[in-house]
Amino acid sequence: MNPQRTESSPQVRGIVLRFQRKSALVRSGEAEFQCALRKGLFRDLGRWSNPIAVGDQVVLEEVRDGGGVIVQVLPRRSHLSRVRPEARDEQIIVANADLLVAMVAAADPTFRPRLFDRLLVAAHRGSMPCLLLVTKADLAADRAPLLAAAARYRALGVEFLLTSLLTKEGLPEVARAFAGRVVVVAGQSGVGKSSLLNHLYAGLGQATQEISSKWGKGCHTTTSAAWFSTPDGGAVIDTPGVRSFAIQGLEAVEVAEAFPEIWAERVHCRFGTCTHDHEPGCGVKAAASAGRVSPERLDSYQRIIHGLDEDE
Ligand SMILES: Nc1nc2c(ncn2[C@@H]2O[C@H](COP(=O)(O)OP(=O)(O)O)[C@@H](O)[C@H]2O)c(=O)[nH]1
Ligand SMILES: [Mg+2]
Ligand SMILES: [Zn+2]
Repeated sequence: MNPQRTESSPQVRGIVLRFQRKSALVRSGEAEFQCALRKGLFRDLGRWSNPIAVGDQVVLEEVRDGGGVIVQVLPRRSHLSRVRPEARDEQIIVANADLLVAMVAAADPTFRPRLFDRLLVAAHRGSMPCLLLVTKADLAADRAPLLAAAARYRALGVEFLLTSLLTKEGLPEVARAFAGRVVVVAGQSGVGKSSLLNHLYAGLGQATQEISSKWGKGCHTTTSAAWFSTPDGGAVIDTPGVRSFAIQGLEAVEVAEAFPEIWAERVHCRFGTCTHDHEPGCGVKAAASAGRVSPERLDSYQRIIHGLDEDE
């Protein structure tokens, strides 16, 4: 940095709460600034389609009257992104979050744990830990599938919780997982996201709901991510309009990397290029037959590499 410039225009650090096309809402201390972006930020984006995302730590200049200019984005420690195969780039949706919380209901809507596998891929790619959370455990007619899923993921070292707002099962553990951290919540509508956020932080469920309806359901841009500070010094980042972090268009090997048990078994495949799909002599499929890779996980992996939706 040019020291003279710094003297004439003191620099301020802040965090991006919202981002839309060419302007961002940035918080610094207790103040918020509506900021423009220095043009240079749009150059040399590398693999990214956008220069800034919610959660980014940025440097501001020309800070006055509630406005400023973002001149620098600091290195990210984690990210959630969406691959855009048609544009051959990747859209960054959230930066620097501490935890991705993936929510799937036990029932109403139907238990669909395959979403967990997709979100685990997104989290792995962005160096984010992931908490898998089953909501509405009280509605499960049969707990066996929930317990089987819990065992499957815990065996992989992934944190997995069964929760219910009715019976209070799992709620203290959820509160501990959120406390003081920057958490991204993801899940299909109706799984109980707003209810859970209201339980953790009074009014937060409504606040995210309002943003969600304001941006509209059809909104599929990065700009729909929104930051909500929590009183414990953490934050919840809601991503309405991002149904799941789309991971279509990834190479099979990039997907396999995010499945630790598949990645470990690939050394037994006859071909180094094996995608663990149709190839003869596949060590991963042999491991599935032997019970070392779960059939559900292998099925998820194959659906992802074929670009199928969860339900197809
Ligand atoms: N039985 C049961 N219902 C719940 C639970 N959590 C939320 N719900 C209900 O599920 C419905 C959808 O919840 P909501 O929080 O609006 O879901 P969102 O769309 O993910 O924000 C509401 O009728 C809630 O009362 C739970 O733990 N058990
Ligand atoms: Mg909601
Ligand atoms: Zn193979």
